[in-house]
Amino acid sequence: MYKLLNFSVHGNHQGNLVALEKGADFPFDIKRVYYIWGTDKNAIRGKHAHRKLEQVIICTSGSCDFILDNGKNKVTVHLDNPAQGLYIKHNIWREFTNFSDDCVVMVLASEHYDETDYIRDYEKFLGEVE
Ligand code: T46
Repeated sequence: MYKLLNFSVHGNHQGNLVALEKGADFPFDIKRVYYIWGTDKNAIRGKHAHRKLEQVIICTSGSCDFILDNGKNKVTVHLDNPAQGLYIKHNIWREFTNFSDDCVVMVLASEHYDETDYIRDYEKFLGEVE
């Protein structure tokens, strides 16, 4: 349903750096990057699936929980490590919540933004993944 990618960290007494390069670290070519912050702790974002889009989600600061659902099983993944990426393919219903005050979520996406790629109705999602 998902994969956790562990990135190489270049760290020294001055701090840490992660570099993500096309080909070397990614299961797809990155076409879009967006980030989310300032979210209320109990807000529930997402509530949709994608027909085609693949994404790698990185909590670059703080923490949050992703609840993933393939129509049969549900799993909760806690993200709190900027050196880890949550890789989600298409046809996975996702919700994310439990945001720490300092949470920043950065997402690397395989496609440009396309509202027609979204399935925002859960029953419709179940029908499409059956
Ligand atoms: C996902 C999770 C992790 C754009 O105009 N361009 C964009 O690239 C994106 C992602 C969103 N938007 C607009 C569409 C909405 O008016 O920004 C607004 C908020 O988007 P949305 O409600 O879809 O945001 P989230 O946080 O529920 O979900 C987003 C992604 O849409 C989604 O693909 O997996 O982050």
